[in-house]
Amino acid sequence: MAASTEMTSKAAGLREARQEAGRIRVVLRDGHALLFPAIWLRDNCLCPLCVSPGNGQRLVDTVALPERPTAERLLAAGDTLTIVWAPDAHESRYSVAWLAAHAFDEARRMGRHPDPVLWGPEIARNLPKADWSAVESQPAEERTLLDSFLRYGFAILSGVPTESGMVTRVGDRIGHVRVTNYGRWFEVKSVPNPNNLAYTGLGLGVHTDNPYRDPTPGVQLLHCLECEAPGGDSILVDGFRAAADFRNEDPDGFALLARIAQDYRFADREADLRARTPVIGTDADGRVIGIHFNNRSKAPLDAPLELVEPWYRAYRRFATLMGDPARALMLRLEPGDLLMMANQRTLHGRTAFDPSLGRRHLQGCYVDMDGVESRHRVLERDSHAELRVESRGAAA
Ligand code: OGA
Ligand code: NM2
Ligand code: ZN
Ligand code: ZN
Repeated sequence: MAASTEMTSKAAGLREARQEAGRIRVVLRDGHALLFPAIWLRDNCLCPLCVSPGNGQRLVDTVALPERPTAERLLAAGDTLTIVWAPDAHESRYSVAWLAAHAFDEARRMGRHPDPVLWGPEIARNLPKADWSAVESQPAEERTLLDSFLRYGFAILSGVPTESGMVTRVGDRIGHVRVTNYGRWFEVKSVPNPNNLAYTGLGLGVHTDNPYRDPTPGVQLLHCLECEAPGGDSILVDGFRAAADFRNEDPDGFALLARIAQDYRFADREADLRARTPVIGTDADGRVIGIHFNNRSKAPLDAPLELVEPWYRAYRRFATLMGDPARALMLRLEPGDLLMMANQRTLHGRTAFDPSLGRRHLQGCYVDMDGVESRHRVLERDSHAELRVESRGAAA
């Protein structure tokens, strides 16, 4: 069959496929057309010569492919698109489900990265919360916990035994603890001559931890062991909501904070950490992906002179928005509570406390976000596999 000929199928899924100017147009049975560059289809061939069946890793080398692959034959039949490529007659097959899941139209692209669910203090009525013993013993509970954690950017575990180091048990369960200059975990309590203001009774404005580290930790856990001192309540703010509101209110200010890098620094006797990153992190599609906001660790701004004053105006507005008590979720951690936060989204702080009036002791650690996302996907995958087995059992 000539590559330019239209081919139709009455069966489910695909109606036709057609080659046009280096692209393949696939028309679904419902009339929807999806357009795929031929080079992309060839590069993403799923056959066992191109993808190792054992581990799913790619064998095909992108640059070894022809620059403009052409289909010698196209067949849209049932749920499968088959392409035989010129000149080597390599055969690729794509299911309609796979094609739809990877389609390039704007709506589908956006759908693959759903907007985060933004929250304000009203979330207090329905806190993402779980009990540690349930999470530890039941994968479904752990999956639900990670689901809400990833959706809202924080969650609270209760009933975590108040034993030293438990915070890393939780960290290694949901991901991998990241060792830093503060250790595998750190003690948050008031001490003489602290190297960090966190280790005093001072109130802390909402912040991202360790913006002076590259990469900045994705997740922070704080486990409350003791909290007798009055004060020391936790403050949480959805940094993604603050950034979205800021973008509406002051698009130019938003653009400045997203474009100009801010230097952050932490130094003590053993460390001299520095990183340079915009206060508002965005991806190539303009979505907000990370907030780096920490007044205590800001180093002098190093930016083109004419942008310094405009940057300060923008920063002042954004910081004011971020510090607005109307956005703050106030919590009081009790012994056994463990707060998990997406460190680059949910900013945290605390009110001041007086260490002479009672003890306050938290332990904290950092975890990489990719490990938590991976754990969540694995739990989802396993639960789907279980459902499949169950329905097969029911059908039998
Ligand atoms: C920290 C911190 C909060 C608290 O240690 O980074 O923000 O409640 N602590 O002490
Ligand atoms: N501590 C608690 O990022 C920061 O400097 C906040 C971090 C010292 C590990 C405090
Ligand atoms: Zn192949
Ligand atoms: Zn902190």
